[in-house]
Amino acid sequence: MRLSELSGDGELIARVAQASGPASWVTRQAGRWYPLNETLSELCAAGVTVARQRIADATTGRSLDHGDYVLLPPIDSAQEVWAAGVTYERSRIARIEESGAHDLYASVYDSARPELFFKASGRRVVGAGGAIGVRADAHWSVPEPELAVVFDSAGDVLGFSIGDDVSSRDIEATNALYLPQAKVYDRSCSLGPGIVPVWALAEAPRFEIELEIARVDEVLFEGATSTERLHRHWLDLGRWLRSCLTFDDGVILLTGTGIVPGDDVSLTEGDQVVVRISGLGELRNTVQTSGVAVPA
Ligand code: DO4
Ligand code: MG
Repeated sequence: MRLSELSGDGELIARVAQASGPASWVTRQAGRWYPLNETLSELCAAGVTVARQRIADATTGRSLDHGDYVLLPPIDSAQEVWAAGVTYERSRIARIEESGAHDLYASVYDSARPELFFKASGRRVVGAGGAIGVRADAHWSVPEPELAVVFDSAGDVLGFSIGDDVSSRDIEATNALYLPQAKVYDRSCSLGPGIVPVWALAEAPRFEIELEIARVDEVLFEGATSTERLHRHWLDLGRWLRSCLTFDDGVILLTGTGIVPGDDVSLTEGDQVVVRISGLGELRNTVQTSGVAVPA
């Protein structure tokens, strides 16, 4: 996707590149783009207060002629994406139904300690307009539209983005110990289009989340939820994630899905997936197959 195709003019941080040039970071203020001297990792290492000042400083310079830039996933290669699971009642119900493992999912939903899992390293993340993947050996794959929270190295929120925790429901349902295979494979994590800094939003933001899946120009599924239904606050999830694990370059946390399509919906090659989150824009991806199935 080209940077010029991105709608809106509000404050945003984005990762971009020209032709086959190196990636760099830019910021948008009142519809104009400005180059940043720091990467997201460096901004997260410096902390949200310094990051805010550096981004403000960047907008006093010359704006960018952004016509020939393409948009990249808003994450540096050394950063990590983690994810929380079973954080909405809808997800709790869906996991119990698909697996029959009532105690497992009911207890993690009610426990103080959340379910947290590693999702992707930065270099594996797909951005807006890119192709997300469904495993070649899965029969039931779904997008999981999730609020993505960017934490700095001290655990303070630097901003928010849109995430898709694409998952193989049948693989997790077969055995919960298969969770890493259901969750971590090529193109299973999408993020974008950019990062809206925390200071550009209301003090205690509430986000409306929408999912649309289309197949050959027909809408196959539409659903919506709100972070008001999130059973655990993202600050609490962040505290658990960082309790015994340091993130010197910051970390991006997907906060779980509250939208689960019906059992008859499974992604297939060519489908179009759109996730919209109020104040953050939309993340649009096509679907392709990842890998090959191992003969049984
Ligand atoms: O336990 C499985 C993970 C569920 C998940 O990813 C979610 O609720 O979003
Ligand atoms: Mg999820």
